[in-house]
Amino acid sequence: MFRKVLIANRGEIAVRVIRACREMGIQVVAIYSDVDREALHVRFSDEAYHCGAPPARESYLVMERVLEIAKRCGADAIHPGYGFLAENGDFADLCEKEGVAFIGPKGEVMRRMGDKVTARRTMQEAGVPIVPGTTEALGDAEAVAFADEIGLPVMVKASAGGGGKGMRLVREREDLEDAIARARGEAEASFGDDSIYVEKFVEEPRHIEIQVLADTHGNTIHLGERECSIQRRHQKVVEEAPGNGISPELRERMGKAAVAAAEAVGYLGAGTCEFLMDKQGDFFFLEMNTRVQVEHAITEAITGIDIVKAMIRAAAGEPLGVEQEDVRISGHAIEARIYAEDPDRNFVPSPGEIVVYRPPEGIGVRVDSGVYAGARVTVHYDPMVAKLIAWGANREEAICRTRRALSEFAVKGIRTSIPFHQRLMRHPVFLEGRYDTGFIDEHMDGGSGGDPEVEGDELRRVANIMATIAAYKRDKDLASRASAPASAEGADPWKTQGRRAALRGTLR
Ligand code: MV4
Repeated sequence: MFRKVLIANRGEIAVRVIRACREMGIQVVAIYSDVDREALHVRFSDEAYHCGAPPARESYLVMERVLEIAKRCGADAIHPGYGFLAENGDFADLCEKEGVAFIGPKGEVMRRMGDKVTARRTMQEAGVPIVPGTTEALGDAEAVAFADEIGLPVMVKASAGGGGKGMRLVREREDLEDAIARARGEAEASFGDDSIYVEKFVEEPRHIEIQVLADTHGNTIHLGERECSIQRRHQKVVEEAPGNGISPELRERMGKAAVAAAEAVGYLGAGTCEFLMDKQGDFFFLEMNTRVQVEHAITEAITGIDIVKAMIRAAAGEPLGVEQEDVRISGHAIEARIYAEDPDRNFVPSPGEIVVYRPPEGIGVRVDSGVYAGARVTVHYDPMVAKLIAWGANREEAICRTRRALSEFAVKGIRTSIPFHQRLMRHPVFLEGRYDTGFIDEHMDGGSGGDPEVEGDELRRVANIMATIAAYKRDKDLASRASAPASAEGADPWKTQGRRAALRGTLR
């Protein structure tokens, strides 16, 4: 096993990896930019080294510097977390070349999955269903001809893209040529690679992804799916596991496809296969993420498997020690991503000093974060300040627990997306679990302001759902909470003067 690991990241994921290392008896080295000198990941580390100026390209993204620090302090491995250098195949190669283990798959595997056209071809050869479309980069005329052949609507995508960048939907024939030119221009400008391909557009898709783990001993397993359809501008907002309406049979088919995908490229460690699912329940490979993901914790909650430890062990050459038959899914987990953004002002960033930070506690609740009271949120990095993960014996309990935990979550000094999550956790369409990737745009005013709009038939449906939940709570002896006024859960539990005084009074 590794003796010392450098964590080439910051924020909650750096803290998450530090926790895994601590539990494994591995020494932890942190790196920090100018604005992260006092960050939580630095405080939790055994050793910490400065890596540069606040902009990531001048610190956390400087490959040679990060590797130099690892060598100088005698780290035998680097954990990249997510973002930054996590999916940079050249960095993985550089680490290996310099004798520092990279905790993740081979650089060549990352490049293969990073190029979407190559990934699609690889998956097709492995027998994994892909969205109907091309498996070669196309010239303009070929792209037009292909779109005419499969028929509109189509999506024109950048081969070097992913996560929604350099992507164009074409519904009208007259828009086709222009969309191809624009997609190509965007691809060149963003990635320095103007390769594009064409896919049939999947209407109202859901985003379902499968977690995989692989070791160097020929074991590749999956840990079931996560549903990530609640997104805003290609940024995930809420994830849940298991996915809504995913039967054990479907899970097994998707799981087998994901394992086949991983085996086809000789995968190592933790990875995720993203699938689009259409209205018929047919699923298509979209892309593979070759890193630990933000939402890995909900899979940990329902399987009891520590994914970060598993990837560290795999990188050290140890066997997974878990077989597919050992993987049991228990209950339901929901993750709410808490961003330093103002949901009432179109999610504008809300940097600043966190004055009060009091995360929820109690049964079934996990909070992963990289902040504390007194810490500053800057504009230089991802605005996610915390992840709230609630586990329940079933989906209803997980939702009620998420609401309860949100009601306890006190963050002052910056605006956060907590109020948005409180609205979401009461939305009838969410409660019903019948949503797709269009949910926030269609039902929550694009994410900004407003209570869920409810009319006619929908109103009756809501009443039914709320009654079901109320009945469930009564059954579970939670009647007193269920009948509490709705405003109590939305109230500010911690911070207002009056309430604080009242609390003091009560305690005395
Ligand atoms: C699609 C699609 C429909 N049809 N491809 C968006 C992010 C990128 N990873 C792929 N994306 C999509 N690709 C075809 N052929 C719809 C989306 C899409 C989407 C996918 C997953 C989660 C949220 C999304 C929001 C809008 C569009």
